[in-house]
Amino acid sequence: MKDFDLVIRNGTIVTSSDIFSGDIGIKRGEIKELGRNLSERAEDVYDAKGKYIFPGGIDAHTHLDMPFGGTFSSDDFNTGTKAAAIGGTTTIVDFAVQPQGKTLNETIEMWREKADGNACIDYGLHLAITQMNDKTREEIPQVIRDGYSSFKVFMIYEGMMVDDLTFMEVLDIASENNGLISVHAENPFVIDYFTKKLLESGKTAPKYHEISRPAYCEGEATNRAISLAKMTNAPLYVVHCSCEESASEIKKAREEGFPIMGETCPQYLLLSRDNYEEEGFNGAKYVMSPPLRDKKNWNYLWKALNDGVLQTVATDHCPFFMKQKRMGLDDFTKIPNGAPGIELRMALMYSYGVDKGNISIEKFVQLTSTNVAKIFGLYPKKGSIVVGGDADLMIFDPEKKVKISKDILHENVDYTPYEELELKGYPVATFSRGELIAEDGEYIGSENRGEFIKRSGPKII
Ligand code: DUC
Ligand code: ZN
Ligand code: ZN
Repeated sequence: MKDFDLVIRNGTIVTSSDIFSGDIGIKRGEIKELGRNLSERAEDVYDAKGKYIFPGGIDAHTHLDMPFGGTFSSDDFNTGTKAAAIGGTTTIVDFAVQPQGKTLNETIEMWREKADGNACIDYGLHLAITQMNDKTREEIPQVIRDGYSSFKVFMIYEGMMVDDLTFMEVLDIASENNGLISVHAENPFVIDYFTKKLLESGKTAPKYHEISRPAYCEGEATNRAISLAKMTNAPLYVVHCSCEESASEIKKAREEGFPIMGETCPQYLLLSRDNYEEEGFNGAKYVMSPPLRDKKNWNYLWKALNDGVLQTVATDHCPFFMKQKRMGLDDFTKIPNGAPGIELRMALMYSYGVDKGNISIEKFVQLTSTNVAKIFGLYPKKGSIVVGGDADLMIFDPEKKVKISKDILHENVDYTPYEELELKGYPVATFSRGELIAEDGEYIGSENRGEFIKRSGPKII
C-alpha cells in the first residue's frame, strides 16, 4: 500500500503568501504531504513541470438555474459546474433566493433539489432573504448552524428587495449568530425614476439600462447599507462593486475600523459602458446589474484590490441566451439581467491581473480563492494548499496563449462578453478532492460528484 493515491510533481506551487517548487502528496482527496521526491510513494503521478499549481478557484457569486425576469438563467448546476471546473474553479457558493411565501427551510429544499446530484464540483449556498417574519427570525440561527452561514439582501428587484427595516433586522439577527450578510446595493427609486423618463421619451435600447442606474445609484445604496451595518454592529460584504462610487464607501468604512468587505468581478475590471454601443441588439449581452461603467473606474478597482479595500473577485455568473435577452427587444427593462463568466474568471484574472502587472501572483490566489474561503467559512479545507486541506487544485500553464471565443467555452449560453480578448496563461487541468476532473478544455470527472459543503462563520479580513 503506497502512501499516496496521487502525487502531483515538479510544479511551482503558489499560495496566498508563498511560491515554491515541489511535489504534492494526496490521499483520499486530501493533501497529506508537501515535499520533494514523493513520486515513488504514489500509486499515480501527474507531472506539472513548467506549470503553476494554484488552489482551486472559489467563486462565491453564481446564479445557476435561477428564476429571473420571467425566465431562468441558462446554466444549471450540472452545466455551470462543469464549465467552472474546466476553468479551474473547484467550489462555488450559489444564491438560494427565498420565494415570496416560502420559509428559509423550504428555500433550502428547493435549491438543494437543483444542486444535489447535479453539481460536479463542491458547492455551498447563501440564502437571499426576501421577507422578515417570525418564522424567518426563528430560522436564521438554525440555518447558520446547518452550514448556511451567509445571507444576501437585495436592495432592488421586485419580489426580492427588502426595505431598510428588514435589512437591519437581517443584519442584527444574522451577525448575532455569527452569520455574514452580503448586499446587492442599488437604489430602486433612482432606477424607477430614470427608467420612467427614458421609456416615456422612447429610449428603449439596451444602452439605456446603464443610463437608468448611474454610479451614484450604487454609491448611495452602498453608503446606506454600510450605515445600517455600522448601527447594528454587523459585518457586511458588498457584492459586485462596479465603480469608485461604491468601492470608496467601503474604503472609508474600513479606514474607520468597520468590518466591511467587498467584491468586484472581471467584467467591471475589463469591460465598460462602451460595450452597450455595439451594433444592433448586441448591447443586451452586457445588460447586468450593476451595469458596466466608464473605463475610468478600472484603475480605481485594481487599486482597491491591491490595497485590500476589496478582498475578492467573483463572477456573478448569470447567463441568458440571446433568445432570452430578446424578451427586451423593445424595452431594456425586460432584458433579463446577467452575463456568463464562470469559466473564464481564473484565466482573465491571471492574464489581465498577474501577466499585465496589475496584481502579484500571491494576490491572484488571495482574490480568487484564499480570501473567499476565509470570508465564507470554507478555510482551511478549501482555499489553500496545505496539509489536511482538500486537494482542490488548478494546474495552470502561464505560457499558453488563447484567444477567447464562445466556441472554446462550455457555459450553456450562445455568447461570451469576453469574445476576442487575448489571454496569456490558461488552466490545463483541475483536481477536485484529488480527482482529475478537467483536462485541456474537457470535463473528464465523474458525473454529479460535487458535494454540499456546510460552511462555518466568516473570518473578517
Ligand atoms: N444581477 C444580475 O445582473 N443578474 C442576476 C442578479 C443580479 O443582481
Ligand atoms: Zn446582485
Ligand atoms: Zn448576483
